[in-house]
Amino acid sequence: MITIFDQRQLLHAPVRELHNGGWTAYAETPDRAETILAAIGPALPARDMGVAPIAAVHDAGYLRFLEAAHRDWLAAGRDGDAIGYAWPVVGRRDVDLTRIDARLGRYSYDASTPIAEHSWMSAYWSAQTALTALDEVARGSDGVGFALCRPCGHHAGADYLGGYCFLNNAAIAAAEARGRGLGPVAILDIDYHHGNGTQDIFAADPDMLFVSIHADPATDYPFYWGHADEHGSGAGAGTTLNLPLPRGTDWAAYEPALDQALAAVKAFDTRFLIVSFGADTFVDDPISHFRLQRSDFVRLGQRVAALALPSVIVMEGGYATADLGDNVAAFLDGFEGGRRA
Ligand code: OKP
Ligand code: ZN
Repeated sequence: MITIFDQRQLLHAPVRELHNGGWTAYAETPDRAETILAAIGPALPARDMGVAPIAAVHDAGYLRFLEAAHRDWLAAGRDGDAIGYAWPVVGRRDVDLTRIDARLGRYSYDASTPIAEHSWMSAYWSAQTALTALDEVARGSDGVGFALCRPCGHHAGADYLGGYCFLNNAAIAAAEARGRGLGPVAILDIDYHHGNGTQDIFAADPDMLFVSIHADPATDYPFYWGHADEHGSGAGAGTTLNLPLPRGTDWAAYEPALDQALAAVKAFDTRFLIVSFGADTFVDDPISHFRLQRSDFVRLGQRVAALALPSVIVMEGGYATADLGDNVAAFLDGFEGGRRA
């Protein structure tokens, strides 16, 4: 398995997030990536494949906003991390406002994702990490690539940030794989949280399958996406599959949903797989409520690898930092074993 990582992904370091009515320390820390790297060994650096594959997924105005947001925040006389406080939820007009607070609202959907000085730099290289892993697999250097992405991506939509995510690394890699003629492409999202950004990006797209196993949004973030009755829209109806599970889910309860997800990937005639992998399904994750054990991550990797598809595994969440490296290594070891089985 080829592994990609870029040191510039460590620069993004917001201080705090709004959580349960107060400020708490930002959970998506740079040492998450460092602990994974320490557990899995050396990685190739990302190559710069430019902004075009990012712009193929994200709105041009959003990218201009994101690149400039922290500078605009400082120019408005603020310090620290940029964060919005007014979200134009219903029927927002497409007006091109200049005030940073208006732009933060326009291009985000929550208060858990501050923009720090280097956020654009880290998000850009996180996307390049996914693209480089895709490029390596496409060139045939290995059948599987692990993109050690950070910040994560699956909550970011075409024109919005949120949930610690800025650029949707998995969607960018999926679109690039399709563009290179490697499809049909399926995205299997096995982070604890529903990948609302990925779902939105491909909801109306008939030849991109999005399948997600996640905590029931009736009880868990992101609440307004990921319910079982969301199947895709327009021409994409039927190419979205949501498998929400209750808090407390252990391997015995998780595996039937996994069976269903894998069956959907097979039924789609998938030729290329993107896995949005979050280790926040772990029993001791501090912000999540499933009960997978480290040994379950081995099984999970084996089961996904048994699809025997060329794959890019894109890192998403996982916040039990002391266990994170070993959990990711367990998943990747299982994946390697499952390919050979
Ligand atoms: C990102 B990923 C809890 C409130 C929710 C956002 C969670 C984003 C998770 N502090 N904060 O899917 O792991
Ligand atoms: Zn998550």
